[in-house]
Amino acid sequence: MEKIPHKAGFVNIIGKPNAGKSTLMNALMGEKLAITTSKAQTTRHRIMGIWSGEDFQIVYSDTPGILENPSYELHRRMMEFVNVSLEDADIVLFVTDIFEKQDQADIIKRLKNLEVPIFLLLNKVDLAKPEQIAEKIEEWKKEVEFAEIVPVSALKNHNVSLLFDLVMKYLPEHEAYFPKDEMTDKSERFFAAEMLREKIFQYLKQEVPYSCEVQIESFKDEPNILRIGAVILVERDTQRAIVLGEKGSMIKKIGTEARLEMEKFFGKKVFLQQFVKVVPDWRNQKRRLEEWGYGGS
Ligand SMILES: Nc1nc2c(ncn2[C@@H]2O[C@H](COP(=O)(O)OP(=O)(O)OP(=O)(O)O)[C@@H](O)[C@H]2O)c(=O)[nH]1
Ligand SMILES: [Mg+2]
Repeated sequence: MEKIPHKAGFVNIIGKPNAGKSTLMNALMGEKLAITTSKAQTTRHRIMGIWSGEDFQIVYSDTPGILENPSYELHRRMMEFVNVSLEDADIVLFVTDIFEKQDQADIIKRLKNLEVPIFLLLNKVDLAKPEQIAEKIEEWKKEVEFAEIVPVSALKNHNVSLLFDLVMKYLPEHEAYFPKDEMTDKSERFFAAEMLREKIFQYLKQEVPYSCEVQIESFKDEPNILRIGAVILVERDTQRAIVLGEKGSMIKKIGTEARLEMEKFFGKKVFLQQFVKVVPDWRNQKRRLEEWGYGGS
């Protein structure tokens, strides 16, 4: 019997902030790996979602939304994750919100320089009329040569299995890059921190979520309980007061919701301890950013 060649590749999801990249990766994985919120710049890292079968392995990467003018060193590090993802991709999934109004000239330029197949994924079509979809497709066709154009709704799971079939069609022949039972490149600590950051993004307003970072200081997996010690870092005392809330009400709410998410994700009871610490201007501190997983150079 002839052996079926093994296929594997990096399928990297890029686009502007808030386009729905993380929601799409979660839909493709059938698992909530990446946090999603209605605020822009939720994702700060490259997060891999690995989907393996007997004769294939798709390594999806969710990436931060592309910012035209990075204002902080943190932003520059986030954009570095995007740059690397554009370089090592076998297939690029370019996600754009069908209603996105912002100028995408910078992205178009970058897409034109790519030599790998690019899919245009027009997301949030659950909110659009069919004629709006057709119109957008025509607009985009004039700008870039796409291998495939797929209207999707990451949130409602519309056309997600079709997208998977199309990815399989373009996946190159290659051996697996990761052990077949691995689902991601990130640690349990990373996901715990992200779950807490998601609640911070959901409940806090204006600049506060952007000034927050979460680090997991301790993670003890005991037989019946997972004991997690998290530190929320903010830039100013006033922000610390906001995160804590009146008589500690805000941190309690955030913590309770994050703990419930963690219990679902880890399938275990979680005891979550939280501290809030002020680190002035952490978004521009190179050494600290490196320590916290925002790459080098
Ligand atoms: N109606 C609708 N909303 C969607 C869809 N996909 C994503 N959203 C919403 O759009 C918002 C942003 O989604 P994310 O997945 O966090 O977007 P992102 O591109 O990862 O954003 P950044 O990480 O900030 O770059 C969230 O409120 C999602 O619920 C969709 O198909 N339909
Ligand atoms: Mg995201």
